[in-house]
Amino acid sequence: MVRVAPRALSLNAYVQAQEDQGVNTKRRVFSGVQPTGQLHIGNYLGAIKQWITGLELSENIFCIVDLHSITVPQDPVKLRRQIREVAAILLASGLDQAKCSLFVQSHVAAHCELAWILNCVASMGQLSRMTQFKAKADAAKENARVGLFTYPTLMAADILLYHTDAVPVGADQKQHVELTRDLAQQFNNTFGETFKMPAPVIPAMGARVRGLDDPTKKMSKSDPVWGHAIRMLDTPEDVVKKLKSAKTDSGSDILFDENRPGVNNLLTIYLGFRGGTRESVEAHFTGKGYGALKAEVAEAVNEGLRPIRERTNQLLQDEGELDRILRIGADRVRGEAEATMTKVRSRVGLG
Ligand code: AQP
Repeated sequence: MVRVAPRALSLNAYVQAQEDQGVNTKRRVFSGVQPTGQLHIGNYLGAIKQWITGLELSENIFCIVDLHSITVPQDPVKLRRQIREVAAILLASGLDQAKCSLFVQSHVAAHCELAWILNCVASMGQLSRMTQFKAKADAAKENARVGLFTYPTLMAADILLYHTDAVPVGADQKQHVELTRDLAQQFNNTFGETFKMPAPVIPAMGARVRGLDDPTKKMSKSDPVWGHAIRMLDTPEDVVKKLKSAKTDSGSDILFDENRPGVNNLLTIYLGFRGGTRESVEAHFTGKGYGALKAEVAEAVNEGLRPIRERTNQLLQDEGELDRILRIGADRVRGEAEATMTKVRSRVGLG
């Protein structure tokens, strides 16, 4: 039976709901992050934080999806550095190999092979409907890479290789997980039961952190504007400066209100780092002005990021050790990926 996690369900709540339905515990969780630039607090609140929360409850695989990152132009020297920086940030945040498997996508060749087979299952129409492709390719459709168009089939391969139950992602990736389910179903219908149906798991808060410079847009790693994103390794001073210049709205009430995206975004960030409820956060800011709001958000972000920054900087001192840690993850998952491929090749009639 196909079980879909309801929208806006936390990973804890998802696992609890599964247990309540008598489903085995220790669900397989898979998720990925692109090394397209330095991670920001949107990646942290929308994805990494819920990955960490779910560590004890699930069997977890996390992937630095470097093959996805070359669907848009990348400088090779920077890309190599960014892969290690992302790895260090994830490890420093608590995703160490004792609690999960963390690896680099290009270290496991099966991802590309399954992506090709899924390219031969997906239709042009299905991929044309993906909003992320439309948004990223909009400016230069003719010059957009074919890989950007087929990005979702590679993501589907990532997920399906490992018999994934749940994919914790920010709201922007929900459509891709839904496509993964469709492709799994299409493959199973054509070639026989092979893939498990994965479910997207979207956090209740922090699912879509917005750009500080323009709260109508999502915060993005690859946005070049300095004040757009708070990066995980920004200095405390830069965090304060970026928040001071964050765009707010006219009016003075400090309330969660989607129609006032600037203030709503700042409150979302505050809640993500400090915890509590929407009501307790609104009560905390009653009678205060935007200046106080921005200062308190900066303090909350800096307190949350300080230990991660310090540990990341230590890890980045020893690149050899980082590479060794990443190899452990790839060696651990490669066998399962290969076993899936043996089945897939046989089902399709290859070889
Ligand atoms: N603004 C965001 N708010 C909440 N969650 C977010 N995520 C990304 N941006 C936000 C979630 O972070 C995880 C890793 O994202 P990704 O590396 O796969 O790439 P992305 O979704 O395309 O994120 P970016 O930061 O905007 O990168 P670029 O600029 O390279 O496209 C995912 O779970 C994502 O949902």
